[in-house]
Amino acid sequence: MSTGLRLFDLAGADDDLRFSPNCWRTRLALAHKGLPVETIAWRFTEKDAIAKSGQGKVPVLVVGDRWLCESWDIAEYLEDAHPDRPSLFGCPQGRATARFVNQWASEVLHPAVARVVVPEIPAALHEKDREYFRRTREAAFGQTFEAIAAERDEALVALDRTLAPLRSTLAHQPYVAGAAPAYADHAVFGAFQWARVISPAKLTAAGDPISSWVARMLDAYGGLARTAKRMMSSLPRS
Ligand SMILES: N[C@@H](CCC(=O)N[C@@H](CS)C(=O)NCC(=O)O)C(=O)O
Repeated sequence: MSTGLRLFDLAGADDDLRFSPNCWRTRLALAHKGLPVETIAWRFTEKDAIAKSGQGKVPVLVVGDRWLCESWDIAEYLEDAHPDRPSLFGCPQGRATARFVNQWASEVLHPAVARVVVPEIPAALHEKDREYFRRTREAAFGQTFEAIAAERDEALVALDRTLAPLRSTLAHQPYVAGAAPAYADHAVFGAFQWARVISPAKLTAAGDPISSWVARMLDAYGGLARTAKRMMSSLPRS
């Protein structure tokens, strides 16, 4: 089935290396809705290609003549445009709670994962993106990549603390959204897929309820996330 949907999706030097946590949210939401999409490899400095969205970040989903951005807004659009397909939120309360989960992931989890993986990203990037990425991220962190990399052990300890509420939740239920995956899972899992694609770092240990959930999310939607290309293709696949 062709839906004519096109998604601008962040890529490394290799077109197939897709590592954006926010784009993964959208790809999983589209898979959940059973909507095929053509993904377009996009680089940080290709702002012109997505100018019609009125901003400079991905995901950008093109639906006919509409250029949608912001992963949360795209999820709401998909839910409202396709009410007949599997729901991303379940009910109005589910939508509101998923928004909180989404914001926790964006505002707390992403920065904690970034401190672990960001110094590894330049090696994966297209040459034309490297200077832009270093300049903008070092300004955001107020530290050089070398200084961030030197604090990696502390960053892993801080991340582990950040993951505590996710861990205790997943000790009681298989998915963040309950018995089956939904957008609350997509919103959080994007960060784990980001790290998995770009870095050899292990964010959680075997036996951790989060590790079991990550494995279930990798297998969901026909193994969409598990089969994604990784930077370290020689790593044992988790
Ligand atoms: N709040 C936005 C964040 C989007 C975002 O930060 N995207 C990154 C890739 S993960 C990006 O395109 N950055 C472009 C840049 O920094 O120039 C969302 O949820 O979609």
